[in-house]
Amino acid sequence: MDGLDTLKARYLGAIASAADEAGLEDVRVAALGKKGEISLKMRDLGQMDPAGRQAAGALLNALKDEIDAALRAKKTALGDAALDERLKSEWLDVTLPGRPRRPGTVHPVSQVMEELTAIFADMGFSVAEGPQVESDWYNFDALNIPPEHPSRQEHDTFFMHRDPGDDRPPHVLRTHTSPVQIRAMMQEGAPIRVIAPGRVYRMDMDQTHTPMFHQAEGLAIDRDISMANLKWTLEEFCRAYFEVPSVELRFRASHFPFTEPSAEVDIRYSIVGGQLRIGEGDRWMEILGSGMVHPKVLAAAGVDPDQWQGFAFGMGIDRLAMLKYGIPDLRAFFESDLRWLRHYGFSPLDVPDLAGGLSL
Ligand code: 2NL
Repeated sequence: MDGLDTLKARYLGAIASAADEAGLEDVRVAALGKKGEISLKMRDLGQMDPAGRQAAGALLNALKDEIDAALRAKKTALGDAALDERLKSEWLDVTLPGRPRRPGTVHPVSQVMEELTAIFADMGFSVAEGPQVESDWYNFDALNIPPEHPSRQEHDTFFMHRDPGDDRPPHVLRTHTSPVQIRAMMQEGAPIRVIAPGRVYRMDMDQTHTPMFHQAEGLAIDRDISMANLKWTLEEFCRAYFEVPSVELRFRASHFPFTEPSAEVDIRYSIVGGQLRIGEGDRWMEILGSGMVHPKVLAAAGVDPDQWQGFAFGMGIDRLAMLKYGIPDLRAFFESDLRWLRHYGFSPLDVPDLAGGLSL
């Protein structure tokens, strides 16, 4: 049929030079649309004689298929190009730091743990961590806490579930971080200086107790460590922690199964205008428990009590945070209230260090 070659050249040319998907659609409508040039020629076939119709119809159909294929190929190419163009303008450098509208804050407990760590690191202590689910041997027996001791009773300690017939040793949520220090002694032996900050669990819930709270314990073992070293270490710690020129500590005889002798430690303070002042005044507040590590505890941890001795102490981190930062209610610590966190939280960029001032 005459003119089909011209038609073909014209449409393939138009398809090739279409600049975008809208332009390509115009070409499609002009050729293959209801009133398109090819469609109209198809309609004209009806007025032809059967022989002419057959020859022309075949040619027209071939042309239609060819243009259709060219349209599809061009459409895919234009789509790819459009996507490339969009990706070029929408790229994002995922290695850049995030810029949240309201940066998160460091929880006071985390801040105080960092402060403690900085102070004791400066005195040559390393930081040890351990499991929060402990066997009762690490949590109690190794610490010279006998099976009949009240803290081992069901209503003080969280025991892990055990099926009848399970003959593994009973496990508990650790009630103090002492087992971390038992593990440290067993691994490293003596001499050793470690602190163990972390979560501990006791079945207690009222105004001043939560079932999970935070504790830091310290341990120093060497050939001739005495109560004098303990007293200096704790004084130095309190001075640095409360950021005051001097503190006064009072040791009161006490009793723990894991230390002998044992002492509870009070710090001198006053309250002036509703504000706590550490290191002055005529009041005393208990802040720590401490003592010389019991020989049985050393022996349980594989340290020869005839060769080594040392002190240990334990303190509640949550209360230390409340005292230093004037936080009134313990229970708010664990409610994840964003307003509370913004108010009492610390900047993630202010990492405590002794030279820079602990809390800025
Ligand atoms: C307190 C009392 C204390 C210890 C914890 C300890 C650890 C080992 C051996 C001996 Cl491995 N003792 N820890 C010693 C005395 C007191 O904590 O009132 N804590 C809040």
